[in-house]
Amino acid sequence: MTEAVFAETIAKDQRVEPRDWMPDGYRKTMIRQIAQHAHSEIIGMQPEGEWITRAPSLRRKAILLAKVQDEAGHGLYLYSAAETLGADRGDLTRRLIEGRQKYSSIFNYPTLSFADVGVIGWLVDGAAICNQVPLCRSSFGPYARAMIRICKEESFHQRQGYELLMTMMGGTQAQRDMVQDAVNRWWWPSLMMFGPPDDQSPNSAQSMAWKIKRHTNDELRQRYVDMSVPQAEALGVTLPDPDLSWNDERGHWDFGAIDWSELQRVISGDGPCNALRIENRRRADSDGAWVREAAAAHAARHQEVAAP
Ligand code: FAQ
Repeated sequence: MTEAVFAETIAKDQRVEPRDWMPDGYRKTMIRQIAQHAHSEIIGMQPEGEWITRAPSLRRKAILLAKVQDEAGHGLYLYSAAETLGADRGDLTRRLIEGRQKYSSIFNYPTLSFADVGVIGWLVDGAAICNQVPLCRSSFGPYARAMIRICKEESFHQRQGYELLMTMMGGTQAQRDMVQDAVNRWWWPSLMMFGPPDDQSPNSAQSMAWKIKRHTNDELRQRYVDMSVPQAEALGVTLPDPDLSWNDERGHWDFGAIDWSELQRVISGDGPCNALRIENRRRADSDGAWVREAAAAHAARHQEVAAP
């Protein structure tokens, strides 16, 4: 496959497959995005994972366990997709724990009450779905196919969060206050998940041209706000933005200015929980070293025995 065939594949909206010829920049961009996405899923297990032992009922515990396990599955699925491009999973993990590769800013915020579990499901998984449904049509085949399954599971994640919040909103005033407090803390960071504004997004233009991304960061952010406002109303919570107002002319909700300096701070390692998240990941990696060594020794032994 040559450059012309690659260009034709993109133009015809077909999928680029791992063995096809692709520009180095395309390969690099795909590895970067898939790795960051995989890291986000794995690091993203921590904020909610902290509540598994403190879930208020067996039912809530079973749901939360299933959700966090799904996130691990998404991470593994995505690391495999990155491997089809020649990346090495061990190397990607090293880059993560050495701070050389990013993961989503959202997972650097603390979970202070069980309402945070519901709000992560509603808002964070809601933002993830909004961002990832168009990625099901992303030009790189293994990534696009991974997104189909991942989005189905994210949709269960979002529903469990919303259902938990509905239950809490029907409870005591203290429970309703917990939900509102969690919404106040997670709303703005969830808007930042979509990335910097379009005029400050260095990767968007090329990723759109290659049809890796199908919409810009700002387009998806707007879609997310439009989707979330009626959900907040149905839930009976207030989104912490006095500038939220329906704009008849645009046919969209207007919203207030986002503090982009906060996103920059969190991405560059200075969020409330960055150090803790990475430290936990580093410890998990070193604690698991013996398992990887044993598995590799077992595989080598198997090969020896199988060899004539
Ligand atoms: N946090 O030029 P752009 C989940 C980086 S959902 C950290 O706009 P791009 C599910 C960006 O990577 C969360 N870094 O970049 C779940 C780039 O870095 P560079 C994960 C951010 O790639 C739910 C630089 O800034 N989802 O895990 C962020 O075109 C609940 C410049 O930005 C995905 O990864 C940020 N918020 O657009 C799990 C989706 N925003 O160049 C557990 C796939 C930007 O220095 C519980 N990814 N950056 O390497 C994407 O759609 C895109 O990569 C964007 C960024 C939209 C995130």
